[in-house]
Amino acid sequence: MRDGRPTGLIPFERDPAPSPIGLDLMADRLSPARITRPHISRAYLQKRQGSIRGAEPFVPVDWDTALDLVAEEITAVRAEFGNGAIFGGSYGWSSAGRFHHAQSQVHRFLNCAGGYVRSVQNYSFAAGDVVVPHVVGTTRGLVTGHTPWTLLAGSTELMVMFGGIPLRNTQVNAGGVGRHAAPEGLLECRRAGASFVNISPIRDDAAEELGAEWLALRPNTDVALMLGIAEVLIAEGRYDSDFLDRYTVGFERFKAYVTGAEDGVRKDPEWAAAITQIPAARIRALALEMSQKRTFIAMNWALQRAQYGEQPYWMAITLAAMLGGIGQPGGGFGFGYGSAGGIGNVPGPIKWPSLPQGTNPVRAFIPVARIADMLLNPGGTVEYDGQALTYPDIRLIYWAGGNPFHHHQDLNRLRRAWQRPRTVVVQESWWTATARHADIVLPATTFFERNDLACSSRDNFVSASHKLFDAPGEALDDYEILGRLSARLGFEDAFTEGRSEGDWLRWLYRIIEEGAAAIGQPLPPFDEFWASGYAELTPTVASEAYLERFRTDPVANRLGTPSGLIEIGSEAVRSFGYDDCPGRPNWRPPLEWLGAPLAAQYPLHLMSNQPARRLHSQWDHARYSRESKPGGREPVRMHPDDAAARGIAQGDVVRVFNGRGSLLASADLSDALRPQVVQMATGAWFDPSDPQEIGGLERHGNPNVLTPDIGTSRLAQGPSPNSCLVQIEKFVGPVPPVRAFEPPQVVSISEREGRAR
Ligand SMILES: Nc1nc2c(c(=O)[nH]1)N[C@H]1C(S)=C(S)[C@@H](COP(=O)(O)OP(=O)(O)OC[C@H]3O[C@@H](n4cnc5c(=O)[nH]c(N)nc54)[C@H](O)[C@@H]3O)O[C@H]1N2
Ligand SMILES: Nc1nc2c(c(=O)[nH]1)N[C@H]1C(S)=C(S)[C@@H](COP(=O)(O)OP(=O)(O)OC[C@H]3O[C@@H](n4cnc5c(=O)[nH]c(N)nc54)[C@H](O)[C@@H]3O)O[C@H]1N2
Ligand SMILES: [Mo]
Repeated sequence: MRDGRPTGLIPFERDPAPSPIGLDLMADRLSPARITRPHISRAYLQKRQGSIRGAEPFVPVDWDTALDLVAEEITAVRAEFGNGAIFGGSYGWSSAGRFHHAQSQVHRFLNCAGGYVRSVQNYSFAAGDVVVPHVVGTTRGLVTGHTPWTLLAGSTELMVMFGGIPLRNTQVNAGGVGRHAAPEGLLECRRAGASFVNISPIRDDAAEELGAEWLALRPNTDVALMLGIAEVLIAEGRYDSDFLDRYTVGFERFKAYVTGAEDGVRKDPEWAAAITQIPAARIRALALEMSQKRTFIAMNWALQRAQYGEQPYWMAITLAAMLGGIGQPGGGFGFGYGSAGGIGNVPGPIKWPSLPQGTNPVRAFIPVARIADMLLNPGGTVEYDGQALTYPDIRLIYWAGGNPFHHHQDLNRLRRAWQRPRTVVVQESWWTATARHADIVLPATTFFERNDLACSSRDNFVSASHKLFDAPGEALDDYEILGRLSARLGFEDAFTEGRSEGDWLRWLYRIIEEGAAAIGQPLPPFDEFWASGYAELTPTVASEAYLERFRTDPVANRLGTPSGLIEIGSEAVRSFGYDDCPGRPNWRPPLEWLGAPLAAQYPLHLMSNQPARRLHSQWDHARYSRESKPGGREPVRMHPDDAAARGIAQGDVVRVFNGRGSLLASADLSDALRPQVVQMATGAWFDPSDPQEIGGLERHGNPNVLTPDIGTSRLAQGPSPNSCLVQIEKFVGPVPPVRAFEPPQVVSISEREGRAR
């Protein structure tokens, strides 16, 4: 700070590996993409039929006009259709901060308003979140409860990493990161003597310093590879039958599937090699090595973000059980070490509080990634984890803190579905594609412009997130926006409980203080904490391996599965009768992979991973993200041979396309990819070259115009972006300019025109 004004951001002094993503955000706070006033789409104001959401100019209005209209519309929809016609899932990360967390705010508001249709799961690990509890009876091992780095280092001899452990993803964690511990944790394993195998279509999913062997399999074929390994363990009698007898159920049926006793197909390394294109001899040798060394199976979240994404997780657990190392310091399995910061930390001693959301009287919900299906099929049915859900008939969408026109698959389909409700309200700070697809846009502050407490699970710091400057224009905190709305709707007291921002921060801090005092770690009073910037807690539990207590005593510490054991075979899942997710792990070729008939037409497999230089779509307009876009366009990485075969050179503008859509990107040639695999990070702001045309050319490089909008299976209905085939060609003709970061057309209309409504 200089003269009371912020001059720059510096990393936290306690952080050994700070992320560069945040450091120049302040410079971009006044980007033209910032929303500084409430806006209403002109077509909505004029009640015009036949206009397309996402293509209409906006009319700036004052807060009272905007909020009166929102309150009127909520009242009308409730009266005519009930609260079950309001979709308030509002999925998205928003920003760090316990109080201003947009999704919590909007859920609390809609609960006060009588409820809303919600969504369950997330885009991150939905398939894992549903299948893992069927297998081990808990969701621990997905986001929390992992064997910590400190126990892996020195115990693990061989780390087999499915999808690598890309350190770029460990930069971030929901709620914020105090210490970025993953880089040192992983390197400590290396220094302590572990060797690494990176099983991934992409070499740099594993840090170079690991010296990992790279097995460049075809995407989405990891289950076949693991089945090939399992077959060797069975054929050579090298699996741990004592472990399987004592701690698991269902192995015999699984074994019959692997040996072919069940279906006549032996899943041996030759079978697996034909699918994965990893040589059979290498699969056989790896199986033997895994049976001889203390082996840890690390699998990232990306693998289950694909059709039949439940299977790699179920199969990884099965393989780890066959090796017998589950519950021991260096053995077993873990999901997501390279998927977010804090995984592999020793867990913190208290649970951080969050803003209470109240209760939702509406029962209806959807699996989060089924939003377009819901909007397109009111009254239709969707199967989900043994239930049949009916899609509600949604009339009003309320979104704050998420960007579905970034995060959802098959955006052209979402655009079509998004036209159906009568009203869309979006609270946003920036003119994202989602804001542009709203009828009523309410400008929200960013974390720079308000006070908050930042802390996250798997981290031991609570930080004071200080307001640095005033919001530009008329932007308000989500809390203030929703507070003013709740006053109009008659439930202000219930929503605010009479508390200001400062009161809520003290209220939250008191809960933290009480929790800390109860474990003998008294914290300073609020004002002292606020001035000092942060407080730290010390872990109190002894570090233990994942499922260690279960291993020690499987009777006293039975798992939450029906059998109390690890379910290699699940009667519960079998009883659902899903052919796309039977009662034990199995290999099923997805609709889109390199071995599919469709590959004749679209011969490249697209991986759309998390971006190294931004948080999803957030701050894509900031310098750090823009610096990675030659010519302002998102790069698509491809193998030099694939490029040469298409006459494509480094930096060429290329058209990436399939039956769902097409986009322009900047070719980036790299032999870090397996041939026939191409890679684009998610998050480039959706920028249709003609917004009036649904399905037309996207000119900035948002991969979700290409990805399929299908559930992983009837079990989890998770998102499947990583099962996606495309073709690429050099783009010829005049290259359209990228306009993603320019605000939409803003017009003013006369009072008479506006009153048409
Ligand atoms: N193809 C493909 N698609 C994917 C993925 C993939 O791997 N491949 N990954 C998926 C995953 S795992 C995830 S988690 C999702 C992420 O999807 P999202 O969480 O929707 O993505 P973000 O870009 O973080 O969007 C958050 C939005 O909230 C806004 N925002 C931030 N703070 C505030 C606030 O305080 N108030 C309000 N009102 N708004 C705020 C930001 O400006 C931003 O537009 O994407 C998914 N999509
Ligand atoms: N910098 C940064 N970090 C982030 C985020 C961000 O936006 N920016 N987002 C965070 C969020 S919300 C999440 S959920 C996590 C996601 O974390 P992940 O889901 O683990 O990460 P991704 O980057 O989608 O994918 C990691 C790698 O998996 C590999 N992969 C994909 N499909 C397959 C497959 O079929 N087989 C094999 N073997 N490998 C495959 C790809 O090569 C890809 O590079 O990241 C978090 N971390
Ligand atoms: Mo995520």
